Amino acid sequence: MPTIYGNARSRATRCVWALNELGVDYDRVKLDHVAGENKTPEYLALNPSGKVPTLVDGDVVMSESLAINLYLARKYDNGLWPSSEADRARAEQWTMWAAAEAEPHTVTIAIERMFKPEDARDEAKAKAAEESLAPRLAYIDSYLEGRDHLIGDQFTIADLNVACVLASVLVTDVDLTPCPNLARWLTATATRDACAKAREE
Ligand SMILES: N[C@@H](CCC(=O)N[C@@H](CS)C(=O)NCC(=O)O)C(=O)O
Repeated sequence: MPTIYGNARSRATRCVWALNELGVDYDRVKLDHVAGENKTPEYLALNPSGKVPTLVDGDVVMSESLAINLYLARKYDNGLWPSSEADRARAEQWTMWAAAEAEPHTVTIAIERMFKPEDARDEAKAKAAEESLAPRLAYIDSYLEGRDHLIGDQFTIADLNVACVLASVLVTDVDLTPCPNLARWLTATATRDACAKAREE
């Protein structure tokens, strides 16, 4: 059974969402990274980067939440991993887009508008990140015109990986008025049972 390290206030939630979608039973070690539990010698032996999440699945020990999700979708496939080679390539493309193009900005916005104590927040930084994010959101918004999913006609790991990176825009006052297709798709993905369950676990 796979084991996932990281608590509900970490990117481990992304992997738990994938495990729930796949219907795979798993063990959970709810390391509290804010309390420094990710810096113990035992954990660093498992993941020398000292970050969460880490997945242990038999001989496979790996980090990077989105890469873990690609691995899980491929290994425990129940339709989450696209069936054609071309669509698998698209799933990887969208995942890398999320990590490289979107996440640096969504994280800055979340830190400056949500995670920092109110008196330490820097709205100018958040605004600059929102401006950098805007053309990326416009790009995915126009792609989602007339589509319910990023690839084909069913929910895949591409939807999950991109949605878990973008989900914070729904709760950090990012203006989604110019992006109605994105807002519709993001709300539909974020309200899936497997996602809601992951947030509670
Ligand atoms: N790109 C990595 C980022 C991992 C990451 O930064 N995790 C945070 C928690 S969500 C963490 O471990 N922070 C504690 C630290 O950096 O010491 C991933 O997606 O897994």
